[in-house]
Amino acid sequence: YSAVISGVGLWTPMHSISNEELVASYNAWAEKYNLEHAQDIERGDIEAKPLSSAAFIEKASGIKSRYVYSKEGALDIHRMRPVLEVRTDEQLSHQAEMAIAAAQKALQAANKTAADIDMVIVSCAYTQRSYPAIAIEVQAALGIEGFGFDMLVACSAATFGLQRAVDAVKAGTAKGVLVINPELTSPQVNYMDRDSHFIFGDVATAVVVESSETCQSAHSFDVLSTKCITSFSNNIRSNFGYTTRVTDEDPYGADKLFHQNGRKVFKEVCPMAADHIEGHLNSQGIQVSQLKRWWLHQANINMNVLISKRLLGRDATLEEAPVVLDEYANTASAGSIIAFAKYHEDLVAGDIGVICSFGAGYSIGSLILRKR
Ligand code: CO8
Repeated sequence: YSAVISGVGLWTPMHSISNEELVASYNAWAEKYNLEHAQDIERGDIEAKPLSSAAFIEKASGIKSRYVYSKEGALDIHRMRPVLEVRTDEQLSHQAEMAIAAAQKALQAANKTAADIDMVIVSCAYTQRSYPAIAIEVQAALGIEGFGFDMLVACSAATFGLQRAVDAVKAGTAKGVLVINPELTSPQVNYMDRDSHFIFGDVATAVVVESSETCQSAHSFDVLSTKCITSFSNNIRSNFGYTTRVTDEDPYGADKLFHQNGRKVFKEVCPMAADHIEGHLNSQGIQVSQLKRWWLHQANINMNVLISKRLLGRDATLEEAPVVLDEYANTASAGSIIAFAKYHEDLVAGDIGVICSFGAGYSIGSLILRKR
């Protein structure tokens, strides 16, 4: 069998936070903190909290705004984290709700129903519980027969999940696969950390992968090849985990939230991602110059400019390498899929594009696609 991507769905939360709103809240919190700790700061026992700036954020990252699943709480200087209502075991979980909204759009785009799917992969940076898998909850809610499982690969969860789906379809293990990325990142954002409070947003994306023989979609892509690679790094890390309860650490400590050495990540990941894309294309006998579209991971505009420039010898145009991070910020694994969802229908048969993610792990994943 050969595998195709036959549908993609994008679910965008209704709430958004602009850089200006975010910075106003952080700065008010920081000023309050500095006032309350004035004596300790003066004695040199603790450091004053530095102020954030919307101009810095846009220049350093390209991010102007981010969507959030819940706007309540994150901007409240007495809380600095979003509020999520508790749901009973009988209610749909927050992440399943996001996942289902994106999955239904992907099914519609692929011209498929639940009966055409027999494998559900929920693949993202975090799941809100360990078990039962969110994927199995989604499977039940959509009435899908077969099996489902969750997988976590931080920023490369979507591409790694797609590789599993492509392999399953090629092997005949599955006839139709839903790969869903409900990226509920905001609960893990440290809104009290100037260096990272602006980076992430919430979103859900979903992709249908099936055999070329069953595909009935108006916009489908042959998956020519997939390639995943990992290389251990502590430069992007969250120590949140189920053992925190018994290690007697502070469960709310800053190391339990997303933190990174952003400059090192930038320096190390850009060449890795560029080499990965070039090597993957060349292994399929494709030149970089043949690429019509780059659906790149959306972490930082300067990273994407650098990667495409290194490979093309010039800046990629916005048509070649579309940007969504200005509006969505970094949405962990979903970024490259948002770009794909918004910018694929104009391609014509034979056009080649690459989806590529890069981030924590480090992990890099790419799929080479050809419009059918
Ligand atoms: N406002 C004003 N000034 C600031 C701010 C701010 N908000 N933040 C930092 N500064 C200051 C710094 O303190 C520094 O000051 P000084 O020079 O005096 O030390 C100066 O500005 C420059 O700081 P940086 O060197 O940190 O700034 P950069 O230009 O490098 O930009 C970035 C920082 C934007 C973080 C940049 O380094 C970057 O984007 N790097 C790549 C990061 C990346 O891609 N990370 C991937 C993470 S995502 C991932 O892998 C998924 C994880 C799972 C999801 C998690 C969900 C929560």
